[in-house]
Amino acid sequence: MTMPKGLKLVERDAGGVDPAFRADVLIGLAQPQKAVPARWFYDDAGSALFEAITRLPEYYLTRAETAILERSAGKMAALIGPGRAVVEFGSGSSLKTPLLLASIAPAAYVPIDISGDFLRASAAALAAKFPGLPVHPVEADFMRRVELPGEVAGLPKLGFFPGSTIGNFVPATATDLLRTMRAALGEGALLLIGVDLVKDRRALLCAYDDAEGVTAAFNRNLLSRINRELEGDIPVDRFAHQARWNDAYARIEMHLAAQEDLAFSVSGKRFAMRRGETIHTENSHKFTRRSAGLLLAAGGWEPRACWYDPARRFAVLLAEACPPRSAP
Ligand code: AVI
Repeated sequence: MTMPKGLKLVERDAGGVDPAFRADVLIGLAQPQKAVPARWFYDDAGSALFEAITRLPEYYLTRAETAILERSAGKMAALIGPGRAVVEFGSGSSLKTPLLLASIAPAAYVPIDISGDFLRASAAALAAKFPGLPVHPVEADFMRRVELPGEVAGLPKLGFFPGSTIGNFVPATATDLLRTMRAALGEGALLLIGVDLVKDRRALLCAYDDAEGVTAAFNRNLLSRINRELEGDIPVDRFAHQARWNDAYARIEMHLAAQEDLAFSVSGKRFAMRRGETIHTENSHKFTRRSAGLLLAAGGWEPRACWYDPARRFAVLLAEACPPRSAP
């Protein structure tokens, strides 16, 4: 078995905190519509809560995408071919990855994740499941340009970006991210990407506001993390979880709404909120086949194939890196 060695590219300040977290929170809380980027949900507690979300009856996304990978693995493998280094962006402790790796005969696996403990645990589990497959975990924020390990330099790449995580970015950021992936993966690369589809809004709202309150706990954990890591005193229990459908942008938004007028400090800065005012914590864009294709094309990827689950709630697209633009 090839044991994962690992590469660590995450910046930390003297207190062990990513300086970008502090900057994003202080800038975001000072905006007229307070907002904190969703990527900061995923400390160890947030990652564990997200794993719990993926098992909820209301959260169909993970089951639908898994069904696609199970049903269509043969067709995907035929188009992808063997011998690629699979580079997974934001791997967490994904259960979908073994389905993909088992069907395409890859040459190596490179999971990239910002949550180091989760990354190491899932990389070790995968290495045990696929003896002989070189696994090279990279602890990094995939939003920034990631240097891939030298061991996979000469191999053709398959980017794997499941879960509709692309939907968590506004179109301009999603386009930048797709271009960053395109640059990291190089000429001849393929990208296998999952997108959640536009559907009945009740089903969407339930998926982001479950009966057990796991999504609410996931949302509020962001405030607990701010208190813990950024010397905050936010009264977490005075905030209510909200999921809203924004029709103009075809997205679910998550907010944390102040239940009373309140004030708090973070890293020595004071903030005040009126009752009902919210902190916007997440966008989760929903797509059609066309809107997903347009986004991919804007990011330098040409869609080549698309698969759906039987209920057509979710889609997985295979796209090919476009050559550098030469004509209109
Ligand atoms: C990770 N991401 C695709 C999830 C989503 O559905 O947007 C995060 C999530 N937020 C609330 N529930 C799940």
